[in-house]
Amino acid sequence: MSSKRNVIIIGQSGAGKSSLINMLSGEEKARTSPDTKRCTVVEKEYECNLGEGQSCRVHDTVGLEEGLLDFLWAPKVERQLKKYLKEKKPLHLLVYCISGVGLKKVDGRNFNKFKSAVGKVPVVMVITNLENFNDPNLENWWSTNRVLLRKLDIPESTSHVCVTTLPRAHLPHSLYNTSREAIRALIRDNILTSR
Ligand SMILES: Nc1nc2c(ncn2[C@@H]2O[C@H](COP(=O)(O)OP(=O)(O)OP(=O)(O)O)[C@@H](O)[C@H]2O)c(=O)[nH]1
Ligand SMILES: [Mg+2]
Repeated sequence: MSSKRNVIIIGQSGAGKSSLINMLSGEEKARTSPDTKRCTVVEKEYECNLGEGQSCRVHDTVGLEEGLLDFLWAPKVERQLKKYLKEKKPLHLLVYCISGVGLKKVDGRNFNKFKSAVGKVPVVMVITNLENFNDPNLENWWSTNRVLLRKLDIPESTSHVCVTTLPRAHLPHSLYNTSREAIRALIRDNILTSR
């Protein structure tokens, strides 16, 4: 598969977008931060390895709505992001990154807003922050939260993976590898190959 495939990652600030890129690329290429302030303030693209001899271009973006202190900035970020999505044509996949801890109404609103914005481009979800989930099979997070997802208007049929995107040094080897492989497979399986 050509590395010219464009994959854009969006999601709330702190959801783990830049960490996801580092996990995919196997290096700490994208800056991450535990601060409550936005870390990524400008879009940036990275060549990422999808395994199985495939690669793609993954775009890191500025975090969506941050919360009460950020209400003036949110519309500006949204406009900037929509413009970026239009410019990066052809777009082959939109990845909505979301923390599995403390899902909010705004997460569902943003998911549906950007799903509409990209039209026929596939949209998938990566649920992060699940290293302490009370079931060793992180995938069970999805069925456990079925009712909440429905309330947020996120279809149960949405292609997704439930993972942790913490850096390699902070995770048991197997958990890091399982999460990375799950994300790679999600992208490989859903990326548009017809354009
Ligand atoms: N516990 C936990 N922490 C995570 C996870 N993924 C990322 N983090 C941490 O959360 C913080 C924010 O991660 P980033 O990757 O910078 O988040 P971001 O979405 O790029 O944030 P912005 O650039 O501000 O939009 C960092 O300290 C990460 O190490 C995860 O799955 N679990
Ligand atoms: Mg970031």
